[in-house]
Amino acid sequence: MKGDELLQEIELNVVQGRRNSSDEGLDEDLSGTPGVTELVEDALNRGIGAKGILVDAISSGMTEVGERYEKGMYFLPDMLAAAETVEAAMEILEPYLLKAGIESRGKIVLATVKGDLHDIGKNIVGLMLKGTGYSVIDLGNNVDPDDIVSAVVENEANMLGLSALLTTTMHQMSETIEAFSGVGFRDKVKVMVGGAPISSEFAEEIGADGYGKDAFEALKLADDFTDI
Ligand code: B12
Repeated sequence: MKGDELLQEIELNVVQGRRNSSDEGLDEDLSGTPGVTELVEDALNRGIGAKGILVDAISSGMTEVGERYEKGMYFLPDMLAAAETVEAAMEILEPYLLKAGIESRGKIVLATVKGDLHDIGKNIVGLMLKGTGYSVIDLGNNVDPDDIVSAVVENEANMLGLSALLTTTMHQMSETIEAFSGVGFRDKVKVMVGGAPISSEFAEEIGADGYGKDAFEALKLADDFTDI
């Protein structure tokens, strides 16, 4: 297989959500053929650069997954399978990317707000951003506003992503934004919010900089915030 064919094969397997040769694939049974982790190792062994693999195969694969999701061809479990595949590939690529000194596209702190344990959506957002070259500092779930603000300041992050799934915890987003007033870092960080009960009206009301209905909108927001 030539180098560009190998990249196409990686892209296809991201779309199929196949980590390795024992995975079947979303559209058809491809088990027995190499999956993303094997193909990425193969590409690296042949001297294909980690950045090329990330941009020309993995990110483009995730873009295709996003298009399929928006068209209703893919559902949540499909998106999750593809996102997990990207995570496995990123584990292999990360040391190479760091060694190559690839500049991160931007740094985002992510957290599910205080009192809220729902983190599946936030994790998908994190994987998607990581897969497209952002540095992601994931604080987990049930995170106190002051801890979120400290992490943003200490890491000098240029973005903050807050997630809430409960109507009883969404007000914690506003508390978190208010917690910046004590430290004066608010003008250096763009805040995006998301989660099932959140809307763009709510985002505006609490003074957030953007609302994303899903992980793909989160990515679009991050690109806008970072001027990409
Ligand atoms: C799984 C689940 C749980 C799991 C969570 C496991 C986990 N690790 O996350 C468990 C079992 C722990 C749980 C517990 C509870 N849950 Co619950 N849970 C759900 C369920 C079924 C799915 C949520 C989910 O994961 N969706 C899938 C993800 C991918 O979607 P998502 O989170 O919306 O994320 C997407 C977007 O919103 C967006 N997004 C998300 N975050 C962010 C952040 C940014 C920055 C951006 C831009 C975008 C973005 O992108 C994501 C990917 O596309 C929902 C029902 C539902 N259909 O939503 C109820 C639901 C959210 N839970 C509910 C309730 C009531 C509870 C409990 C209170 C139940 C109880 N009585 O104990 C507890 C609360 C625990 C707590 N303190 O948080 C209610 C909330 C009702 C309300 N109005 O507030 C729901 C709606 C169920 C219902 N219909 O009653 N739950």
